[in-house]
Amino acid sequence: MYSQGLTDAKGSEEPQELLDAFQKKIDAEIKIEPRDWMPEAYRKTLIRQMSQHAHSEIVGQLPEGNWITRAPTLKRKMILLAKVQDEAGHGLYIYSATETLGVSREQLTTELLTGQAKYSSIFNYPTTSWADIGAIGWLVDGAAIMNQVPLCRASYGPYARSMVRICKEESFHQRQGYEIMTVLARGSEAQKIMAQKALNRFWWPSLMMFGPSDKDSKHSEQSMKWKIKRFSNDDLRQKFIDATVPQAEHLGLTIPDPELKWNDDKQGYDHGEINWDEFMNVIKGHGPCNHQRMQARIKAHEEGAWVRDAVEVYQANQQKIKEEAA
Ligand code: BYC
Repeated sequence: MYSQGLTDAKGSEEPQELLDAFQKKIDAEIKIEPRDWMPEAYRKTLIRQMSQHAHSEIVGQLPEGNWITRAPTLKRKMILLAKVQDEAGHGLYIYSATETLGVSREQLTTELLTGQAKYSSIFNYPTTSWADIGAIGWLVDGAAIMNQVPLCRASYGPYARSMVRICKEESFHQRQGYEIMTVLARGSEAQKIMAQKALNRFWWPSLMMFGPSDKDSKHSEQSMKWKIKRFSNDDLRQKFIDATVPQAEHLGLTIPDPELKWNDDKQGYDHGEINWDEFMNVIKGHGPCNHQRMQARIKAHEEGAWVRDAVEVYQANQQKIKEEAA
């Protein structure tokens, strides 16, 4: 018996028995490992999501890297440097995990640099003040944790395991961002205004990080069935709002949404309409910094060519030495 819906890379149908056994494993919470059989569509979905995630970590270094030379104190500079390095590390773990699905890092990088692969919309917004670094840590890393803690239980073993360490580091990042905001919100009037403006700039783009509303999310249903995603986009967005509003109140800052209101029945906040036109515009490449971000990554890639060449020559030499010794 063969499935009607799923076809493999060569366009041939996949045996229903294998598909059923695969889904049974997923339902029983048994992790899928690189050598296990998996439907081609599962493999492709994972490559898409994981590589977008890895690209986001890499491009995500840029808005924060912008402030390393201008951090207000040496201590702040050291912390920010460490955070940006952590993001590079996250990208590398996830690229490595993605490679276990039979795709090369080179191919993934080419897809990013040629605009075929997406990365998170949030990193196409500029960081115009030091408070933006606080807002990113608090809101962007906060949203990332909300999305990624459930991914520690994703069905694909290498992805789930990479998320465990990433989430620990993201939670530290979130706290450093909130601490920056706390200092500013309790500082001079000018600092408080700077913190409020950063919240105004990053609130709505942070909500967009969770992706389109459930009715417009084309991948959610299948990804949730495969436990690649554990919660829907809207559910995670709601959890994030409910967790973040009291944090803003504690800071004495105002969430820039006049329609934000506690709803006793649902035990959560109702919120205003997200500007989905803006979201679509950004993911299509027309956000405020898309061009700048891509140019920076292309330049870094080109300038790093000598390192890749050197690694290849070194590996070839090591191999030769090994062969001669054998
Ligand atoms: N930005 O069917 P949907 C971080 C795309 S790293 C851009 O709901 P899915 C951090 C989506 O790809 C943050 N594109 O998709 C790093 C799809 O397009 P394609 C990244 C988006 O995959 C450094 C289309 O819209 N986190 O936090 O089921 C410093 C339809 O959407 C976005 C991850 O990647 C977006 N915001 O759900 C600090 C986590 N949203 O591929 C922080 C893992 C949607 O069909 N990823 N799209 O062309 C996920 O959980 C899911 O991929 C998403 C989207 C929730 C993001």
